Amino acid sequence: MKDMMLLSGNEAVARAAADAGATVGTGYPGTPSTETLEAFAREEGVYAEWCTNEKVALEVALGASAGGARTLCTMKHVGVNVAADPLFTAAYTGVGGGLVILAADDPGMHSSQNEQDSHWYAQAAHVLMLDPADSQEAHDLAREAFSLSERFDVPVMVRSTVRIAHTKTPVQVQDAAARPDARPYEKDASKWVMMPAFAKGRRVEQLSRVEEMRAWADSAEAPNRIILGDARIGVVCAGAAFQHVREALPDASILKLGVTCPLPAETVRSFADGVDELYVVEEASTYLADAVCAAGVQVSQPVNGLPKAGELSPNLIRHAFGRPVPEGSAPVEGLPARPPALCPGCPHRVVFKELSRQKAIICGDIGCYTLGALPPLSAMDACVDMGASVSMAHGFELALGADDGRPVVGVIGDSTFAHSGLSSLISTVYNAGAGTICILDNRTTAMTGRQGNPFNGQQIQGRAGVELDLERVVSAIGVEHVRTVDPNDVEAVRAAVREAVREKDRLDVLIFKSPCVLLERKVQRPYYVASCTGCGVCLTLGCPAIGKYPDTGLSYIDPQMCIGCGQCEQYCRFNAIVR
Ligand SMILES: Cc1ncc(C[n+]2csc(CCOP(=O)(O)OP(=O)(O)O)c2C)c(N)n1
Repeated sequence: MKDMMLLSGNEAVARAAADAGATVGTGYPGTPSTETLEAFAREEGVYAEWCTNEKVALEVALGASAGGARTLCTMKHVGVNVAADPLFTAAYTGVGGGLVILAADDPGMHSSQNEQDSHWYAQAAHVLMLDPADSQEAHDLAREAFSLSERFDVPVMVRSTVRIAHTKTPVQVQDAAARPDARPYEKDASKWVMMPAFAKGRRVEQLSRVEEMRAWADSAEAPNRIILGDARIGVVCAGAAFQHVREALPDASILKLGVTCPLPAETVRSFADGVDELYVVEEASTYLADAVCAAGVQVSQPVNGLPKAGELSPNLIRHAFGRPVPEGSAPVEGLPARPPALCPGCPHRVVFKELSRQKAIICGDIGCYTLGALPPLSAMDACVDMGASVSMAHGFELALGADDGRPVVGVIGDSTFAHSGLSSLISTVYNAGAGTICILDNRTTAMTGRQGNPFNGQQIQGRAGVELDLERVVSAIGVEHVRTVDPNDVEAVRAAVREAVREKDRLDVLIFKSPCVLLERKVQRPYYVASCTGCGVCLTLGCPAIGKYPDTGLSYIDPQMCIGCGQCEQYCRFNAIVR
């Protein structure tokens, strides 16, 4: 009996993995991939774990696969950068039990520091990539991916994008397959020990596997589809772009690819032969267009050109092809901007306020606290990738030298510190670096939805994990000046920051420890402004609960938003803020 379910692409991948008999799931959270492992963890009879980063997640997954288990590994596109090292060599070793990697891309950067196309990784690593265009396909392709992984002895990447990952569409789930027996592990150094002598052999095998995958990609078995329409316009597309093309160009002939790496070149060529002009529509990338050109097919450009960056939409495609764009579909102009902000009561706020008072050069990192970069806090000079706060701060120190008056500070969250900040800090200690590192330990991985991490010890399936002691970890790697401070206590934060930045020749680590307000949801009686002088200091905290009357310039506190944290009260020199 087949059930119909309404699933997001992420949930569909998880369900398919469990139904395909995957027993192990690993990952590191990141939008838009996060819910996949969370949904997998809720399946019966499976083991799932958050790892400290994507490299670790893929290595754990590869170990599980080598040991014979079908395994799912999830990450966002920038996570693939972190996992690239094992990925490239896993494409040599191949797999034991089927190994499927969900790579969720974020064209348009809804919640990412860049937009990348994971297709390039699949191509460079010589692994198979499947591209679902809705939840049903996410389910079907992910399920098939496990068999393909075993058939071609290669990790298979399933690539989704934010629209596929988060949109819920009906899915006909299949009966759970009888869970395949775990493949027996037998020692085979020529397959699993990638030293040059063995890797050379695997490289040759890898290249011949690519040819087999190429032949399969062009076969009738492959999940590619031709929708015949007007033969004057042929469009090659995949994933979310396919849905937009169908809506924007309902008359066009479409070659919808389900396998995008290796490119089904024969299929593309024969489709191209049947249409007058062939176009490639894809998001924020030229992967497909380049691959189609490399297959010897001439690609035409739509009359107005397609955007090179950002997410596509039906209207952008209509415009590109010179089709009328329906009236009233443009976004309304002139709406007030509502930039993201740290939550009312967020324990990160005071740290940024105090750092900006020190006129420090602040290397930020990726997490909720990246919002400290925005006005009115404006307390960040750089933010690049996870862990970079610590290593970039060291670099700033090297460039500025001891005579520069500006203190250099790195600011990093607890999850990000575990992800890659720790190895950066070890490097700074090793190289006798100085400066101040602030670890904002809000007891969770807040930005991506409050996942567990080594510093809160919470595991994804509720098992008892081991909670690492952050202060002891930092001390153990050789940092002599480590302190834990309550970030809600303005005086304590100010004193700690002042002392740390004053001591310019040494390395200080300040751990600001207080739970994310969304974890405990402790709402106390709100504050209100009793007798404002209009000095505006409370406004410099950037708390969404505090506003200013436009006519008088005096401050007010929105009682619906205030959670009674008391941070603003501590900054008000006129005792005007009271409970
Ligand atoms: C390589 C990489 N993996 C995952 C992400 C997604 N991501 C953004 S912030 C974040 C974690 C932030 O947690 P933490 O450092 O504890 O800060 P918080 O949000 O709790 O303040 C993650 C996983 C990313 N941006 N880059």
